[in-house]
Amino acid sequence: MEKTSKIFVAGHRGLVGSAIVRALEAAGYTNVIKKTRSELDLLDQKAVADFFATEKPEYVFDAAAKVGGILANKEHPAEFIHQNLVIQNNVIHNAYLSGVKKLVFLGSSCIYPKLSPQPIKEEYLLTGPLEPTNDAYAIAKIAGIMMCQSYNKQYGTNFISLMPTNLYGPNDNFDLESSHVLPALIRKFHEAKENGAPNVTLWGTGSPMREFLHVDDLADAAVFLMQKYDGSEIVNVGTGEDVTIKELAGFIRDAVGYAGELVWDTDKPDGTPRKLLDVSRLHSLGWKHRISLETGIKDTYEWYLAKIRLLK
Ligand code: GFB
Repeated sequence: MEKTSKIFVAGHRGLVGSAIVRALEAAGYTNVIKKTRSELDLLDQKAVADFFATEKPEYVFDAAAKVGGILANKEHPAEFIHQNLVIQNNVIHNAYLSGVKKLVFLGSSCIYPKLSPQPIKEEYLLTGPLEPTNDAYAIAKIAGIMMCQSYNKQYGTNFISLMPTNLYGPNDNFDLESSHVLPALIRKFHEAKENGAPNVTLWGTGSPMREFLHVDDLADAAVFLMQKYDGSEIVNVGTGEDVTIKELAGFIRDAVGYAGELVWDTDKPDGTPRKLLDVSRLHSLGWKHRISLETGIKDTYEWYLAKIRLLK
């Protein structure tokens, strides 16, 4: 991938897509194509076919997806499976038809069985039942992996699949119903501090464990693997370290400076007990994360404060 190569970042406004654009532009790539949803609806098969036929991008980062936290996935499985299948089918198939040199497909750590041995190796895929709260999304992402592998086999394409762990950072979704835990806790503790609330209600028991990778690290890994990795086997992208939700809540409460109590709403789902990724394949390819959870939480809170100040 040259600095002047034509690179399409699908989903460039989202958490992952915006980080990939930042990483590419910081690295001096000058020909990055971005299309808003109104300019190019990735759910519209004809529009996507016309776009690829006309623009003929050389490289594609497919960071477009319908994403959300545990409650969004649990309550909207039809939207998650439908929209993710349609978007990835349109992007992957037209990348093949238009002769894209290489495509990066982004999956998720939730593709692995609910009770995988930990840490989770890539070969544990499809060795057991999925976590029910997000099995629709997981099946869509597994289909995307299979599509990339099948096109590589039959058509000789070079479509690689990365499986990121839980991501967070600038441009994350802070809506309390549909977001992931880290941004939700930043917003909950901030608002409780501002309003002098005596306690903050969190979901589940706090005992599940999660691994968190800053999205700028994910973007750096995606650009690195676009340049260095040409295999069809999936690659886990994570830090290899995890914390309990209770520990995470403590880190965020301290970063925000909230002094109240935590209340756990056990009517809300815990989800999978643990999904720590084995990142030895990624490390053997020569990449390691740089941003620590403590630094990442601080930076994300500062980004969030700047954003809400702008909205006032
Ligand atoms: O981040 P999260 O929504 O998704 O939840 P998953 C992680 C854990 O944090 C769960 C707990 O055990 C939640 O119950 N939690 C505690 C909270 N308080 C909150 C809160 O206020 N908001 C949220 N959202 N969680 C997702 C999958 O699973 O992981 C997606 O559903 C995707 O498909 C994503 O794969 C990476 O980590 O459980």
